[in-house]
Amino acid sequence: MLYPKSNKYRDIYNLNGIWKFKTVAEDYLPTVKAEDASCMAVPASYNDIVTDRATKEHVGKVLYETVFSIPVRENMLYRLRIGATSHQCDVYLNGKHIGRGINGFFPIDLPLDNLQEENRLSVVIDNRLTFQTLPPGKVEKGRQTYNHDFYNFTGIHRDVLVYSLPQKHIRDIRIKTVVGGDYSAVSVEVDTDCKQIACKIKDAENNVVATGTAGLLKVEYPHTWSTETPYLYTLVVETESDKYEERFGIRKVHVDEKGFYLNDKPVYFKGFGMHEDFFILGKGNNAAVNIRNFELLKWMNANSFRTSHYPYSEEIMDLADEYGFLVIDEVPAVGMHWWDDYNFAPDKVNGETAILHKELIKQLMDRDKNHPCVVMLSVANEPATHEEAAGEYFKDVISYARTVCDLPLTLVEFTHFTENSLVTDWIDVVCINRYYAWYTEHAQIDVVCDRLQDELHAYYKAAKKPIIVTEFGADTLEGVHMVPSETFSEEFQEEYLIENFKAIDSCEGCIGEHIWNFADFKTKEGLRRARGNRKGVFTRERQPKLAAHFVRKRWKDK
Ligand code: BDP
Repeated sequence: MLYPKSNKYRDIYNLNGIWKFKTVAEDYLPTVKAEDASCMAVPASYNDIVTDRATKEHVGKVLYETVFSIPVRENMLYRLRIGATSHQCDVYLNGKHIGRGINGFFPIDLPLDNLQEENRLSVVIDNRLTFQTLPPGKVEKGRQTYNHDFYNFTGIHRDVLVYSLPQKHIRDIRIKTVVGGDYSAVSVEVDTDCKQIACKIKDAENNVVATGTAGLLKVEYPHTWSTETPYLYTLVVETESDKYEERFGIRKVHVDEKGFYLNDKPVYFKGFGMHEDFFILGKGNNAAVNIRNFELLKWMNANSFRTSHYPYSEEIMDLADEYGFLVIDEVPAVGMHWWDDYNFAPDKVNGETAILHKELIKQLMDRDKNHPCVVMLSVANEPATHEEAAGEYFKDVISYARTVCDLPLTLVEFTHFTENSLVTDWIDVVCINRYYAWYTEHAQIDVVCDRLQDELHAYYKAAKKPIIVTEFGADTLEGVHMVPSETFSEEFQEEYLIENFKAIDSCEGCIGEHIWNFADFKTKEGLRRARGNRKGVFTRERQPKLAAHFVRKRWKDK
């Protein structure tokens, strides 16, 4: 599936803006134009826009509706592309059902047949999470419960586009690069019914550096893509009736017992677990927020991030290619723990969940296949990997992932399960989340280094795989200063991070550190959450807390 782009053969119409919105009953069908609907912004979550609690916390279905007119050209095909709606949705054109979205973090791409002069587009979103959705959740007595730590934002979260295609068009392009000696072999697979396929590769200065039909193209003396020099080439595919330009980078990744390598050079991951989250917008994609985030990541001297805990927008992936960040791409398998005694059981996370899990891995790899920034796939965050049924579940999911993904694989382990994890054998890089002096031994900053150090050494010895500490963090309220430090003060966050760094630096198998979190973010309300999760090194408005300055210096030299 290709991201919609306009050129001499293809048009795009952007349907973002103000739509009609209302909560609707279970059996609602948009047979007629919505009445009593209010205004709502697209893309955005609706939850922090509305002012009444009932709507904000509505569990069930909501309707988004808009009317559009576009010039419909003869012999052209039209499609609808919604970057993401949370979570499942049914899409209707002029009252007729045209397709479904199965998950809140993936694009929906549907044919638009029978376009009229004026068209009513209705999207009925269901925000409920069950054990057969990802992330999982449970609805009890009308209330939604879930065990992941970010707010269950609902809405049309990414761009809504209508685009046209010629009848015979380019459906998909897959680019693979092999770096070797003085040249790079670029393999190009084009999925199309077109007969004449001409490919050319342009360098960053627009010079044509290779031409050919699909298959193998050779770029001599290639500039490789790296975090220091994120050099991007453009592949131009042109046929008798269509054209598409796809950016790509020439780079190679591999892992061994000791490390992770980009273009054969060892990589040390410096960065954060993040979230798509901002005031009012919720999880709505926003170019200004995205750029601010990347500017701050650069300012921090970071080189990587994890898309905790779901795939981020395609616009963010494009920016990561351009800014030169290594991305650990994560599927929305999070909160698969703390459900009574067992989490993986016939009545909880089960075979049906696994079918969706595998489908989402396939869709993510398909969506992100040409992004040089994506260097590793994370199949889940903190599932209960010590449970026997989880062992079976992940054996199945991970062996499937290997058939659709040639990148290194990981699964991010939760503190209490790592030791007895039944999945370590099947992954390439061990990722662990640790919260000494926070969730365990709260405030005992003196234990952090020893505890983490012992664990990292023992774990590396046993697993013989490189380790990234993918989460460690302390909730910190900006403006709270204390000497000696106490938890929640800015001083404590800095000291806490320093203790973690000491342990990380002492372990030869440790190949990276991702602080939890880049910025404060909204969560469900809870005793541990005063205005959300405050472990950000940046505030929710994206200003640095005290620790940011220390970490920035550390990463400059690391
Ligand atoms: C970890 C989770 C993350 C949470 C974090 C925390 O992976 O999603 O936000 O804890 O509690 O266990 O801050």
